[in-house]
Amino acid sequence: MRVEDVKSSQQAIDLEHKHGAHNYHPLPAVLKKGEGVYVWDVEGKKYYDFLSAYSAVNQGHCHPRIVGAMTQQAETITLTSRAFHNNVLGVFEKYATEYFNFDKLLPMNTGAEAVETAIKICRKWAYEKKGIPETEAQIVVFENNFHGRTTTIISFSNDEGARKNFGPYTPGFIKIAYDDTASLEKVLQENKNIAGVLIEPIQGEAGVYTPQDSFIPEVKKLCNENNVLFMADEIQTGIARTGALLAVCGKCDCQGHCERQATYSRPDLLILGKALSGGAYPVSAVLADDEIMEVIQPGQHGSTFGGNPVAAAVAMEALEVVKDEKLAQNARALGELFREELNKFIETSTIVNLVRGRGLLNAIVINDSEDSSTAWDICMALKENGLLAKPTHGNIIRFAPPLVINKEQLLDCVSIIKKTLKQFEK
Ligand code: IF1
Repeated sequence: MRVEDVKSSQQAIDLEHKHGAHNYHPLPAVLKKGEGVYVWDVEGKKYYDFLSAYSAVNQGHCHPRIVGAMTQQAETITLTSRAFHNNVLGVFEKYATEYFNFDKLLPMNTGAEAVETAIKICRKWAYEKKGIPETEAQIVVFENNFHGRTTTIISFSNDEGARKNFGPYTPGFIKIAYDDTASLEKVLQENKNIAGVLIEPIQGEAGVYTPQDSFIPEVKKLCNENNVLFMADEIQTGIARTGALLAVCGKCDCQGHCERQATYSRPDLLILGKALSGGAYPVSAVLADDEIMEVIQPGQHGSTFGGNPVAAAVAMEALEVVKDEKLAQNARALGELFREELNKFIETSTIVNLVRGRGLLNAIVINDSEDSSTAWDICMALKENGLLAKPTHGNIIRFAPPLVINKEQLLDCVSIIKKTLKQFEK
């Protein structure tokens, strides 16, 4: 069978169902083409993409510059492994470390791998630099976190679906309440073996749960005071999504120079993935300064594909596009417009309780019980009306279009969303 033989969406869905593991429950949209903010299904229906592959496609689908960089590199050399050097990796590392203002970068592929990498660096730093007794290091994490799907990462998840029957679990994590500085203060006081704090600046999977503006700076401050590494998982929030280059920049309007802003909560370990490649290729990375990154020496960590020349070429172009097209500013301006428009709607709505988020990472909370199918039904209706979005836990719908969306398109989407929600008013 060939891909050309797939003539209908139903046929594609049936194939996946029969031959693939059932580890997802996707909306029944079978996409075959993407360009900018648009995707098309097998039948040729056109949609606005309001998920952006969970914020990986910030630069828009099939960005010609990113695709160009990828194909050009793919035709030259794709993989060397790190047993040898390649002529692209160092150029990318120089570019990305200057872009984000860190001394060094460690390249991986998926987000979960980058989180694992940060955990490993953090623990090693704790034993070799901070002097925590071996195997005793603890990492503080937060309730309702989402950092990926490896056995260690799901060990500190509190999503039963992600966790149950995958034990035994990795020890060494202390879970506390999010957006609650007092809990962090308490745990840092009580436990002298804390090596780091791993945090999402906005909790994506928890329903775009956006903390108070003071929370992240306070976490950073407490980490500093206690000689604990501040590890920011910006896999979903980073790279212009929230209207700043990084969500830890707060609401500043800089382009890769956030360190100049007083509000910047500079991480000790910055974790990036997703949009680092514009969704063209799996590329992730951890950035840190020398005194931290130097704890990793030859043979102690790595990956066959990490830092491959295609990944390096793609990521460099993807970051350049973010700057050239001023995607952080666009996300910021259009995000404000989006929330403003939806807030107007909510004033008289019985079906939506609230809209929250920052930049173009937003969500609406549906006025129905957490286990009802209303959010799913609304997403199905949005699909009919030409917009793809995905429900998340507890009757929440996430809205995260590619950041290349323009004002006219955004207002068009707002009217699709309003029109659809009206069908569900009680
Ligand atoms: C899935 C959510 C998003 C992430 C943060 C690490 C990772 C992710 C903050 C791991 C990945 C994804 C993966 C995807 C669903 C998804 C997701 F709904 F679960 F929460 F985006 F909102 N840190 N997030 O958000 O990165 O290894 O996947 O490259 O189906 O698991 P990865």
